[in-house]
Amino acid sequence: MEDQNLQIKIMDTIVFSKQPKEFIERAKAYQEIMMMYHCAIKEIVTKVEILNEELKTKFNRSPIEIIKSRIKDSESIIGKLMRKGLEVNLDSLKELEDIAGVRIICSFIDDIYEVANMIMKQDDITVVKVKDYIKEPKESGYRSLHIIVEIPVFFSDKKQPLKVEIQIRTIAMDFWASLEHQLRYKKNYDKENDLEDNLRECANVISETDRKMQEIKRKIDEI
Ligand code: 0O2
Repeated sequence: MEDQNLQIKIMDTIVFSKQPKEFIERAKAYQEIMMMYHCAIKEIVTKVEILNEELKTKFNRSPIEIIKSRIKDSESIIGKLMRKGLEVNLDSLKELEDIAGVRIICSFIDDIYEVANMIMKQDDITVVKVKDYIKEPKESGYRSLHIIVEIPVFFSDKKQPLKVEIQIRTIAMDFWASLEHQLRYKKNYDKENDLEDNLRECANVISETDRKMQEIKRKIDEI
């Protein structure tokens, strides 16, 4: 039912607008906002790539395994606005902090904090929020370090500050989150079965393995 309402709202808001001129203007404004977030992602990804290049050259090590990025799609944006009880309009978009998302995958837990600090201390970056779901995992078992940053992006006629959510986690945490994410979006999932418990158990095993791997790495580095 909730899904049906969401679909109707999307149709009503975006597709079947009764004022086509107004609709085209709003669609263009939406496109422009998404273009700006896309540019903000580019800025952050470039920063992270530069850090990785430098660390590779200077110290012969590469703390970052993979960098991924995404712009939240319109359906997820509308769903999130509704979940937060916000109006579905362009003005509400500024209330969302994760329209632009960058995910950094590291091998080791220490690398997560090292990379996070290197990003946060750059002087054109403003740290808006840090959510450490590694120290305090979510009820689901989800672990990851989230940093919401604001970065100025220079366009032809303005300097626009934009928020980007940076998620930093280990390969194992990412592997877990991808599978758990699939379950979260299964609409006909029967809560009675024990998939959530099994996932929570896997999250604990993964966390312990990450911790042990980190210990071994430290010992190897001391040799
Ligand atoms: P999607 O589909 O990944 O984009 P807030 O803005 O702080 O009021 P929010 O944004 O829910 O609330 O913050 P939170 O909890 O830090 O979650 C942000 C994102 O982290 C989520 O975005 C997910 O990508 C990820 N995440 C958080 N909790 C979980 C979890 O239990 N499992 C998995 N797999 N991912 C999680 P979205 O918009 O919820 O989803």
